[in-house]
Amino acid sequence: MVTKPAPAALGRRDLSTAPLLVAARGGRPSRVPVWFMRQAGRSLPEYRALRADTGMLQACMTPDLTCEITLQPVRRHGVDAAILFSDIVVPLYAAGVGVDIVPGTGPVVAKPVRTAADVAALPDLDAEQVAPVTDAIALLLRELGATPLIGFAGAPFTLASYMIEGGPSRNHERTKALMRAAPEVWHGLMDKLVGITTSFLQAQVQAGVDAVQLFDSWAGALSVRDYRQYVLPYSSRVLGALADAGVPRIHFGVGTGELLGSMAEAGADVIGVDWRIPLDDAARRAGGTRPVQGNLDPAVLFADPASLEAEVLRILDEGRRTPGHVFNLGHGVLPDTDPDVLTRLVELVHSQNP
Ligand code: 1CP
Repeated sequence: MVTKPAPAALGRRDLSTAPLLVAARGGRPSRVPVWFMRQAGRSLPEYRALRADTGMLQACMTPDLTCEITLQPVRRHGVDAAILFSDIVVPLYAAGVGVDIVPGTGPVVAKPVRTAADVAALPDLDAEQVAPVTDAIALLLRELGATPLIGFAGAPFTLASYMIEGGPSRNHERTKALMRAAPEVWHGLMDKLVGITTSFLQAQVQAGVDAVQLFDSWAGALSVRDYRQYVLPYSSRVLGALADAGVPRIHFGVGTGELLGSMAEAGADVIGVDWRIPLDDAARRAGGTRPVQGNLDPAVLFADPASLEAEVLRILDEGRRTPGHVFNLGHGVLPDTDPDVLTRLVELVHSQNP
């Protein structure tokens, strides 16, 4: 069993009143915590400057660069959490799977996984293979003061889609075909990915992250029946392996309105929600006991200030009718977002009663 080391062991401060962690545990925070998925990245000129000569995966495997990029949005926006700068394919890359992140495209897998032999050839992940990531976490813990650090991983389904399709996919057609045509290959691949994802998250917890998020970004492409049969058992195993880790577990996907009850069954502490349904409705669908995270449409950041404020106040209102609310976008910050709009959004959320 892997548990988060005691603060003293990490030479660290007590985060027991950090708004993110209080809200994630269903308590009453001093203010509504707010952070943004993809808060580090192309919306920030200081990020573009740092990344100019460095590939994405190289940046993820260079601890001082990872640390600096992770800190940029915390300094600039005053968000209530840092999220480790990394990517869902980093553990695959670290384990030796042929994968790259191609600018303008996303993750591309050199040899897509389609057969039982392909699955058998996949490596496991040893914690020392992600030493650059855990070293970056160690650097961050010294810099972050009272701001919690969120670690993350891709969930087995979303990783499987990249591995089977060979890259980003709109319809996930090869993935959905393989589940049915070759269930033993599917289940073998998902089993492998449970191991890699769990090892990656456990390494981050052991290095001292304060919360974890499991990104099943593309799960919303599935019917609820398929989700329950082909995906839920595996996400449950990942989250179950972290049940006693001592850190809140957030579980997020896009377009998951019909899946929220099943996703909640997978066992996370907080359910991330996109913008398609109201937060209070989402919390009910997720069983009515768990805090929720979300759910401003990232495109609304391009609207006029009055429209943006109205949306934020509506979401905060709906959030007050849930067991707990962590303010976030419904998906990642879009690259062309004006970073000053994000800074003002943080101020607005913090100015409102929790
Ligand atoms: O600040 C943060 O939030 C940390 C940054 C982060 C995170 C959480 C990155 C950096 N990647 C991720 C996770 C990730 N990667 C997800 C889950 C979150 C989500 O749904 O957005 C997914 C699906 C990926 C896959 C991925 N990596 C894509 C999407 C491609 C597709 O299928 O449409 C892309 C474009 C990447 C590359 C990537 N990851 C991160 C950045 C900043 C970039 C762009 C790389 C570059 O600048 O060249």
